[in-house]
Amino acid sequence: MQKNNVYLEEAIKHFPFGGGVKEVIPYGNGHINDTYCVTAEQDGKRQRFILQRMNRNIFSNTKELMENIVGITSYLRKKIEENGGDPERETLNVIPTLDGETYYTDSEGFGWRVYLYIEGATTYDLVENPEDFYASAVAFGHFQSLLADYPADTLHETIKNFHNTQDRYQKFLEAVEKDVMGRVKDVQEEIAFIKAHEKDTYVCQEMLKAKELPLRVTHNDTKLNNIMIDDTTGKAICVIDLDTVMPGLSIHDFGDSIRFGASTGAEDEVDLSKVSCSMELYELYTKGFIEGCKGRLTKKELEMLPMGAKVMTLECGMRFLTDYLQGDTYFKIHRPNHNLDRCRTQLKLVADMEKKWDIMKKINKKYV
Ligand code: ADP
Ligand code: GN1
Ligand code: MG
Repeated sequence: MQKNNVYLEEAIKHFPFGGGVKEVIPYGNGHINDTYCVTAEQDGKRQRFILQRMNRNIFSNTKELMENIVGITSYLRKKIEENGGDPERETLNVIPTLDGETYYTDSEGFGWRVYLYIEGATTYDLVENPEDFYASAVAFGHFQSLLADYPADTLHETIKNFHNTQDRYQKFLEAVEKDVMGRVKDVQEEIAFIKAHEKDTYVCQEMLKAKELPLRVTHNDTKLNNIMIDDTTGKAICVIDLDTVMPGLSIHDFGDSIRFGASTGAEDEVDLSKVSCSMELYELYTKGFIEGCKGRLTKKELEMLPMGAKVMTLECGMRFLTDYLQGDTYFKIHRPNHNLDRCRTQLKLVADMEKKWDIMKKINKKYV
């Protein structure tokens, strides 16, 4: 038996699956946690669950992480019930361990949690149907407006400086300086591109400091595969991956969705000729996100949406390159140079957005 499986089996025994676990399969395309789909059978009825080993190298405090998740999902559950929705499908549901805890710590020290599996819905790595992307925009905007009155001071900061782009830039420079893997020589062009964009890394941080942009409760990881789209209605029913819900900037939530979903290529596409920022998708998302935010965004936030898109794309490219230079210790990789390939798509997108900047501004004006 593989070592990892020993801990997987240990974890399974601590959740209320009964004796009837029929199947456990690795699941999804997330870059951070180890996710499994567990099928269990009780009294002749099959039910699926999501079992996750949380990444403690990234989220160092599992207790605080789970306090956030339980707090947010309980809050959302109430709101969904008030609106006559279905809380079992419209938010994540944490299944406690047999001891009544929100997670189980295995003998190696890793935390495991279980969610109800959301049936009849799918996450996408690429936009297959523009309507889905529009639906995801409304849902991410709506998610932010649902959490507008959430007591932000009860939230733990699960990753410090998560979208502090200025800080990310400093960490990138340190990685270049140290060059622990000897890879700097192969990525001169990418390093030069990022350095030429140093100014962009300060914009949002400066505006936050000057209180020109408000701190809100945001999702901070709004890519398309973190939202479940209903297979029948095409509605974006549930925002998932709540590990990074923390105080943050609304324009970052907007931007992170754009860099992933408005791209004409996959995040790790190696043929860069396939990668560009689709203005059709950009427009759909702008329209949907503003609608979903229900008039809560300030004039400045609305005006800065295009900048949010550019900065988040640059930041993500920088993070992928930093990880590549440091030996691929943060994001899961599935092939050599995977993080470098991912970095290249992001930088290509930044360059493309700069070419299309006037169009992006025009679209923005149309919906603001
Ligand atoms: P990561 O932090 O590694 O990205 P996620 O929490 O996003 O992990 O989960 C990875 C994938 O697992 C998601 O993209 C989605 O496809 C699937 N998934 C996660 N939670 C559920 C759920 N409750 N129901 C169905 N699928 C889910
Ligand atoms: C990670 O967890 P996942 O795969 O949804 C990362 C995001 C990045 C994204 C890039 C906690 O998201 O910040 O934008 O990869 N999550 C964390 O695809 O670092
Ligand atoms: Mg995810």
